[in-house]
Amino acid sequence: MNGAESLIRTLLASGIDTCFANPGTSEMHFVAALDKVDGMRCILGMAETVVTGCADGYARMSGKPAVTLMHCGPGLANGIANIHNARRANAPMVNIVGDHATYHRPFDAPLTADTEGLARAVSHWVRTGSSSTRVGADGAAAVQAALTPPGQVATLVLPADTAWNDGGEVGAPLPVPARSAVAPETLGTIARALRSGEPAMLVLSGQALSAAGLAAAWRVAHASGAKLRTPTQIPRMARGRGRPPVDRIPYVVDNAIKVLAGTRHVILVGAKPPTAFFAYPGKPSLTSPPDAVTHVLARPEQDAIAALEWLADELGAPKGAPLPDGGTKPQLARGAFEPEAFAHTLAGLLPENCIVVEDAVTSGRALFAPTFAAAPHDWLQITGGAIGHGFPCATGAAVASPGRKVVCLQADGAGMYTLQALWTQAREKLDVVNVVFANRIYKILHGELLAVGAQPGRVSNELFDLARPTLDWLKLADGMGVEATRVETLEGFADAFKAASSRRGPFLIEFRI
Ligand SMILES: Cc1ncc(C[n+]2csc(CCOP(=O)(O)OP(=O)(O)O)c2C)c(N)n1
Repeated sequence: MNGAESLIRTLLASGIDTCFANPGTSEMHFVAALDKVDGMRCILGMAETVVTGCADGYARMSGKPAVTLMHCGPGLANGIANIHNARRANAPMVNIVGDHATYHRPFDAPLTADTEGLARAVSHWVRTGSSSTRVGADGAAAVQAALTPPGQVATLVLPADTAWNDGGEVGAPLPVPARSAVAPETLGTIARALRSGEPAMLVLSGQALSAAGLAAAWRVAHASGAKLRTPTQIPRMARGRGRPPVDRIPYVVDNAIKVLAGTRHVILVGAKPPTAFFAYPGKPSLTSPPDAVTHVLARPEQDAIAALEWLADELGAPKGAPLPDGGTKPQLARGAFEPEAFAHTLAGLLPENCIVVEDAVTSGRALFAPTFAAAPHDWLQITGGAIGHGFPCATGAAVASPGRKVVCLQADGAGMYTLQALWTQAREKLDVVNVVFANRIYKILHGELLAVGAQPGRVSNELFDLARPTLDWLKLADGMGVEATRVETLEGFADAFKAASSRRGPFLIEFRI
């Protein structure tokens, strides 16, 4: 058995059965070994940032890593933006990056690069394979690193000769550490802060946004009067009717400051301290009040659900703290696109148990609150601000979740970064309804220009304009094998969305706004 085969057998033995790939010459033995060994589903992404974005969506939905296959330093470099988003989501990921054979490296052939250096920039764990007999064990260590709570990025650089040489040995699966428990002193301190009656806010992310985490947090809020919020970007959240309606901290700094104003205790549950996305002249970096005390109830790798449940019991919260009345079924709106009206319309249309993937930028700002009244669903967002996440993340989420409809809400400028993912959706017959918000402009950047104190001018108008020439999403989708339609009104959208939801396979709705 060669090294490549031992690595694939190791990955399968460790429970990894999905590979998003874009290979080259140095990965040929890995590819050939995939032909010899049954059990690994291999999916081609036609750009490495599609490959890594797919792996992110897959991991967020399945809770386990996919393996990615990329080609040398430049291939990895192409994939880094969506590895960054995955890292910010604490999504487990195993990257295999093929590289020159060990003895070929000193000759500085064209694709020679600092592959390990590039990997280090975005990975929690990096190793370069040293021999075919070791790569099986290296693979098992990579999976262990990826699954270490809260979920990590592990990158194994695989020199071609460590793949093709004989002597491969299958690595035994390695144990994965459990989430650590929150210390009793920490729980006690936070229980006292919550009992003090001083204004408190729990900021929830990671595990705390699962159905169980949210239910426990809701009980804590019910018993203590503390407010609940999520960070501006969430990796995955259980939402919709019957789930606690926890809103986000807004993106715009002044609005975030308003939401946090008066808070005396900021209690982090798997979340980082509330921070502005960017620095703006004259505005603070942290959006909580300067005199607030920040407590860490649970770090991302700790057992946040157990900590919240303990707190809820300690505060005497009833087991089923009542949820607010969800009100009537959301009404479908009519007329031109307007963010609030769109959000209510979408809330009325989302299929039961669907997965929403959102990279909608300004068109998505109003989506969150109205969709609490939608049918139960999971919501995934771009977590690292590196746009071009929606199409691939939705693609990977669909691979991980057969039988569930995926709804991808994608801004047009961001969508152009990774539109090749549509081709993968068509090829794999994935059940994704893609909605593209075609405003033909980098709208957010007009606001950012003013927010940093600069003035619009000819160059900025030109650089933020996507209308010359106009992107035609029907042709783009058609060229990649995805059926599409264009709508210009909310009622047109509702009809198109209903039709798209009731059929199987990928579909794209271009919403001209
Ligand atoms: C990888 C990456 N490159 C560039 C940016 C900077 N950036 C932020 S938003 C944006 C444009 C977004 O435009 P669009 O997706 O059309 O959304 P809209 O603002 O129109 O809603 C750009 C280029 C980024 N966030 N990430």
